Amino acid sequence: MNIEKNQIQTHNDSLLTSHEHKLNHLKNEWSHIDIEKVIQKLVDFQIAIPSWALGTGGTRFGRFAINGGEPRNIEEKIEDVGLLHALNASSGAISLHIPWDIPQNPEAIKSLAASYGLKFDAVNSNTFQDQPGAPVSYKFGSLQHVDKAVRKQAIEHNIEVIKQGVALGSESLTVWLADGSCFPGQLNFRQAFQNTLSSLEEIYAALPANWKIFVEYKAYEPNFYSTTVGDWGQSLLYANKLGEKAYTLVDLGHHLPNANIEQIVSLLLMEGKLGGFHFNDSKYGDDDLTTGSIKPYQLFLIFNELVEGMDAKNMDHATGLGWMIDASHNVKDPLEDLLQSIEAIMIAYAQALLVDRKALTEAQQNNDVVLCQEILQHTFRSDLRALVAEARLRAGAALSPLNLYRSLACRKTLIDQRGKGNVATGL
Ligand code: LRH
Ligand code: MN
Repeated sequence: MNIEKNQIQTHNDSLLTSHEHKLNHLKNEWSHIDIEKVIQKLVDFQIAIPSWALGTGGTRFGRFAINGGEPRNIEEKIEDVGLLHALNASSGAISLHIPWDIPQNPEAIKSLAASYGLKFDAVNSNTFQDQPGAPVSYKFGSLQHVDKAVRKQAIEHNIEVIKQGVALGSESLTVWLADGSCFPGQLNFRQAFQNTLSSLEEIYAALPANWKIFVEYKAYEPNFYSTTVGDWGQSLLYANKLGEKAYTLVDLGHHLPNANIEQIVSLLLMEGKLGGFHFNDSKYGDDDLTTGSIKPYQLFLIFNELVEGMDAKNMDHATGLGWMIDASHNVKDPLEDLLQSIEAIMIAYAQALLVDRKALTEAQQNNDVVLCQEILQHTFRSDLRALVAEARLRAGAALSPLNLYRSLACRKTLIDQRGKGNVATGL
């Protein structure tokens, strides 16, 4: 479904007066800040949409389909990400999961994506599910497996995924391993680590010169006693042993309860080993909920560390790290859920850009704990939505993407075009 420029123009015209009122108020309140520079950073900031999160997700207890219009193939998934990008101009990339979304004709897929202004971010391998007809099983792991034949199959799959990524113009591979154990005694942890490392070394050796490999860690699920890449320390161990093209990937839902993720982010950035993010939110486990829907303050604190740490290393905010969403939509329209996630990420980034760093550093040096909190929360409590909206307006997108998505009855149009019954590949 395409959204015409004039539809966006009409929408923006109807909201312009109130928008400009809010924006001028903000400009007055933040007159001591170069607001133009902040707005440009927001325009430049692009978040990759996961190809596996464009349909309805579910749990082992069930899946309640939205009332239709789910993408039936990779072309329609690119069309849906194109729709999001037309609405907010902040979704300029798609992250493919293989084999859930294999590009049969990479050149055609690449130009289709380009026609929507989209690039291909990290490609994701999948050695956590057995494919039909596969000679060996990943039941007891993949890169860690005690059987060399299983490790070989998993290594070859990752190398194949790199090849498909190269054909699409992607420059990074994300490896998330379900590998681990469910019971004490089931696994020799050291052997599992060394098998995984030597397997990753073979995959690393197949990386093109300009590529990165992201080692994604996760505390538990689907294994419930140990996970072979179980936390940031283990992921960093692999990344350091693999080499300069290897980085860690932080999925916000992959931590044990109450983990201080902003501190982890600060240290991985300091070490130059933070590769990117899978943004989502959670209250308990890997709930894959809408970003910023449960812990918006944590999301702000993470971006606060990102801006501070990236500026300390003169890293370009837009291109220095992999910015990706990883979510599953059990009760919301997938596209509305993704629009909300992107809005939350952009607001957290805007808030972090407006933190008075000089005052904060001074207060920290004076151990003025109260003032430190006041400086952070002053920005967190400021309504910066008009800044994010202004960035969209300047980029030719909608002042209120979700409202326009609904007022144009996008879901109904997708249902009319695609029908009701289809289940999109992915989670
Ligand atoms: C694992 C994970 C990983 C993906 C999968 C879809 O929980 O976060 O990033 O491969 O979700
Ligand atoms: Mn993830």
